[in-house]
Amino acid sequence: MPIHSTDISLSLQGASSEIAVITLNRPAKRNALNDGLILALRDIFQGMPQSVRAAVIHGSGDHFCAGLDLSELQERDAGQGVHHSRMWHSALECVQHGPVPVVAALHGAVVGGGLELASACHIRVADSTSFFALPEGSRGIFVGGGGSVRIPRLIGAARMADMMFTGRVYKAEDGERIGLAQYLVPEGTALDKALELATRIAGNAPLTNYALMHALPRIAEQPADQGFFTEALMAAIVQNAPEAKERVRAFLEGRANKVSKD
Ligand code: 1HE
Repeated sequence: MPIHSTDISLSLQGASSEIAVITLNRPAKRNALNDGLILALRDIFQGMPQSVRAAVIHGSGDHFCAGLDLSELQERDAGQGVHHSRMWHSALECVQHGPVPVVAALHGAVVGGGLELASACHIRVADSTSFFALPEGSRGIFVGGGGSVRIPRLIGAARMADMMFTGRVYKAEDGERIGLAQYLVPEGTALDKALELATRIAGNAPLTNYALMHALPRIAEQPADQGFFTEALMAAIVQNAPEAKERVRAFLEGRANKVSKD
């Protein structure tokens, strides 16, 4: 596999190497994403070891990610611009619809393409230092990493347009309130929380995780009539797996955890 960048790394954690920890490791440039880094991110997800059941992505240094590496924003003609954006799309598609659920551990700047990357993940955990912005609006450019598709699905088109029109910056608490993150945690604890969540996710039946990654977003986009039908098909497939039958039996025989509010 070609190695496109040493500015990103993969390490495996857990008793069975079931958690992949992916680190953006370019702190001097605030983890700005150049082409090599984006291609290396794609390579990591395409070559994910079989043992992995869930992934965490985080940034080294004081920020999660400063977005597109603006020093690489050369004069591109329209055709090259389309291909560049499509390259980002294919890499972030590997994150969203790749082999395993992905938890983003956020701190500091989560801006521009950094927010596009975070929005391709399935769960976002923001620590109290996080801030969210789309400075593309003031740089004279537009999102190109799937942001106009994914971010409105999190916060609505009106809020995204406001972020780009006015340069509005959402601090962590407000970001969590409007849906940019599902979890808000104290400073310095996002990675620990993300690892805790990834460990729980890794303990699910693989087909349940598959349905959540691949069926749920499609059902959510379907007209209700088609959604109900797709849901019925997916439910039947998932509950037919031997692992599902064993998990239900374990509950009925008192061998499984109850739901608890504590
Ligand atoms: C960069 C980048 C970058 C920092 N590309 N080099 N994204 C932006 O418009 C955000 C631009 N960055 C910032 O607003 C700030 O850097 C931060 C708020 C993220 C962090 O501030 P700070 O004070 O911690 O760092 P800094 O001093 O601004 O930056 C440190 C170095 O990183 C500095 O380089 P140096 O050689 O002078 O040390 C910066 O130039 C460099 N740096 N951010 C290149 N983004 C698929 S389309 C997506 C479109 C976008 O993402 S557009 C939004 C781009």
